[in-house]
Amino acid sequence: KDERMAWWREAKFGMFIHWGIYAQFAGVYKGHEQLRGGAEWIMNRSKIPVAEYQEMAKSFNPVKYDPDAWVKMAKDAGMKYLIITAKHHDGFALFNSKASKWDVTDATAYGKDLLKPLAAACKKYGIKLGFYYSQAQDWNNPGGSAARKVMREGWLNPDSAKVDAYTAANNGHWDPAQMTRTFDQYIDEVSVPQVKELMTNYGDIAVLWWDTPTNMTDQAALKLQAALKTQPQIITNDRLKRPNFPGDTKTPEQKIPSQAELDGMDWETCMTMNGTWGYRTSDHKWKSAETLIRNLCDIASKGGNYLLNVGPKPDGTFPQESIDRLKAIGDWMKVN
Ligand code: FUL
Repeated sequence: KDERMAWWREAKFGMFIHWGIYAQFAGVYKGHEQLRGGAEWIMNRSKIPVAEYQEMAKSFNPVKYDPDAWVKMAKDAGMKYLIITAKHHDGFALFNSKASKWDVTDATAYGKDLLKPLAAACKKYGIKLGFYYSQAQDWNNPGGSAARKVMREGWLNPDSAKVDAYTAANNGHWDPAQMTRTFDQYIDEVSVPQVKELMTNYGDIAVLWWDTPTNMTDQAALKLQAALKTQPQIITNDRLKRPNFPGDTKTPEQKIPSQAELDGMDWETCMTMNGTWGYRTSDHKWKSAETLIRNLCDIASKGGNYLLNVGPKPDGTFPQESIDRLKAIGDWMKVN
């Protein structure tokens, strides 16, 4: 394990990227601002029907996507690795998947694998590539789980009481289309095959970043773990299934642990530069570059890694505020 963790323990700083169809909504549904949570949660928070959400994908066309520029920005900021949402809770695959038509190649105007050229750029700049993969929650592929969030936390529509009753009776789901397969079928037919695709089609994968083990079983966790076997050097986090699958790294979210909270486990604080993971037009709560640099120093001095998020726009570019902050951190790195 020590050998496997060596690069990671040196790395200190990485880039998290949350990108998907939610960027198209940017925190707004039918003119209504999403009330709570990150903008990547809009489908669940606002209970957007599956067909409607998938309709939005048709116009997803990030013609300004320039993965070389993305990775160069990470490199220039002093980052050593990059983790991108290969599939977030909305189930949308940013890659060409044979296991589901809800992927960039089949469901969007763009029609090309987004991860292939990103993997090439990472290789070019010597940046390690990792994938975030939402193994359990999936609001579009039938059978995937859905954390139960009440409608009053999303867009308050006239039917919210009815919607809340429906989700309560249906394990968090809000659309019958989400329930045409079982969770086990989803794991066997989508989750496991997609992880295998990610482990075979993109070269060396440094990290698999699992998330939200809603409804996970030990059996499903074992299958997903087995799907990683072609990448024996891979590092995994602690979100596959609790408590039996601790993984290699702890994942404090939006917070930096105090010295007293550290227990010898490897850890990585993931954090947003503003308040959302996915792109949101109305979020202007940007942390200053100075705050971000202080966070990095604090984390590094305590032996952790800082995974700092960017939520790209639907056109494929980073928000200017993120670009500015990455640049400022890079400038600071050069003189320190
Ligand atoms: C959370 C997710 O639900 C958020 O959307 C985000 O991906 C964060 C890093 O992890 O648990």
